[in-house]
Amino acid sequence: MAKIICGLGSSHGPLLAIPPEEWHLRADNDRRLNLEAELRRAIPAGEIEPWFQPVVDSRDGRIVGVEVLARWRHPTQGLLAPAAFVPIAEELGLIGRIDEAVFEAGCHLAADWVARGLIERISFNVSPRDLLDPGFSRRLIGRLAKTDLPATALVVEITETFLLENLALSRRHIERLNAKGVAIALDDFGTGYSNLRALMHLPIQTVKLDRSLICDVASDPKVAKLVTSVLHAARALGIRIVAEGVEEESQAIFLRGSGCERMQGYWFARPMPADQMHTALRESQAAIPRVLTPEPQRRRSAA
Ligand code: G
Ligand code: MN
Repeated sequence: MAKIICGLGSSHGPLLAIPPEEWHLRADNDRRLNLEAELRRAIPAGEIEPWFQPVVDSRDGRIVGVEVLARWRHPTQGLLAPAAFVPIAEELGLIGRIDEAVFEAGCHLAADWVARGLIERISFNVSPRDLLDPGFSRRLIGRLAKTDLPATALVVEITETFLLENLALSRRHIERLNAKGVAIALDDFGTGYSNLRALMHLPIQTVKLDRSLICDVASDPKVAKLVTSVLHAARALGIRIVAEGVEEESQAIFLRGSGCERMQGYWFARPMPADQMHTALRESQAAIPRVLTPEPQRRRSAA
């Protein structure tokens, strides 16, 4: 009997042998198997590509850096965000290969932008699991050496929660990367319940203020006070702040007025593919003389 049920329930057979309350499990399983096969095909096919979101200088809006975000250009489903494929890639142990492909392609493009003086830095998000792997930093340094990107142009973004999961190992990774000139940014700051003291003692160069704080910064005086004091503290500690998720002009104005040097978010630009990024960078660079043109001269030419 058991044998017959197994036969009927094979991956090609009808659903009859599976009790109705478990049909959805089979559907889930089929979807998973499908996604797994698709992912294994997509990685070598180069369908997972780096997209870029500008980081701007608050004073003049000039692009000074980019954050790399992975996107899957799926042949039939269109463009997929990491949420649609990263969790399953992590489960299947494929996330390393995805990160590698995105890193290599991202560095290759950014090396050219850095060499032309279009950006100063490029940042990559590190998979939280990587931090718990003792070989992570050595491997990253090895991969970086195979690209044309100078180590001083690389920023590695790490989420605070995982940083504290194994503090001694995190420190070792950070110190090894710092020694090569790679900077570390603490990502999504303000979402967790960080051990501030522990964070303060890690050699971190940048803190990225999470969008959940930024979205209320211009409308909620308490959030405004909190962000202002984080900015003060960061300045005192020699840490640079990047405000993430800036979506409205009022937020940008508040942040600039509070001395926040770097901003990122939909107000400035959404993540975009490499060719659009290249165009945006050239436009941003061409805009510098206009921004810096002294007042009298501008008035003369306008007259
Ligand atoms: O965790 P991390 O900060 O790396 O997340 C980056 C994600 O945030 C990307 O998926 C990106 O598309 C998204 N993002 C970037 N800018 C904005 C923004 O202004 N608003 C919102 N809601 N999301 C943003
Ligand atoms: Mn990030």
